Amino acid sequence: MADLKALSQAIIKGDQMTATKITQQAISEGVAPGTILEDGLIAGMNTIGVRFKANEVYIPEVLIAARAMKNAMAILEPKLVAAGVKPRGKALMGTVQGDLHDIGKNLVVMMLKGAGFEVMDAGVDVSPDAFVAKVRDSGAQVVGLSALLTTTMPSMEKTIAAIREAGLKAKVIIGGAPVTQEYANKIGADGYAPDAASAVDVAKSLLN
Ligand code: B1M
Repeated sequence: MADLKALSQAIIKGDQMTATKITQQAISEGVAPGTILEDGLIAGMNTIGVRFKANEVYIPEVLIAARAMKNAMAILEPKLVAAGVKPRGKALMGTVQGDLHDIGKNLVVMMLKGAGFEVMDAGVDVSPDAFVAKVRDSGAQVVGLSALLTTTMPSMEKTIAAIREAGLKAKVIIGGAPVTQEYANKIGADGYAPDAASAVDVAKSLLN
């Protein structure tokens, strides 16, 4: 019988082979795809998120866990779709105009996916208009803006203004090394997160 605790442990350790094997086994045994996702994959990524926030694990461990999750998801995704399992929410992530830093943004994407969100990655150097178009096309409920340069932080304000002016209801979360809660308040963001794991908590709370 497939052991979903062992599956979450495999994600935590970043053991791709075991994660893929147990996922496959659970599917063959008829375990509900949503249960495999929640009790195996998401449980593992949640633990990584908690440990990352507590500085018990670092970026390499998060990347390795995310890779194991991605491989297991490749097998599970068609089964989730077939079973009609809905994602926790839709999120759009991007680095704002003028800014090419994407390592932190990619971590946020991975963590959100790990938490069961459907995530569209808009990439880097994304203009306010491009954000608006992508929010509209994707129906994202949460938009994540990342900036690593003090000089590109004003792009966050412009993007939020453009989203609001377009009448879109999406909640906006901002983050990145120079960004603070005060700045988020000042520019009218709905949320601020200091790290990728906290971004998941903020996204979940904004959807509730
Ligand atoms: Co750049 N760079 N860089 N750089 N770079 C910094 C950011 C800098 C602090 C270095 C320094 O001077 N000490 C400095 C910014 C100074 C400032 O404005 N305060 C700087 C500069 C000046 C520049 C250039 C202007 C250099 C030049 O060309 N003269 C140039 C700008 C290019 C551009 O963007 N237009 C530039 C270029 C680059 C590279 C291309 C070489 C490369 C980027 C590669 C890439 O991303 N693919 C690069 C790198 C690697 C860095 C440093 C070394 C590392 C950044 C990083 O990836 N950190 C950085 C110095 C440093 O931080 N030590 C530096 C790891 C990453 C995981 O952390 O992105 O902060 P971070 O993400 C964190 C949190 O911030 C948060 O979660 C993550 C962790 O969980 N987070 C979010 C991030 N986004 C979030 C969104 C959220 C929530 C949380 O919600 C939506």
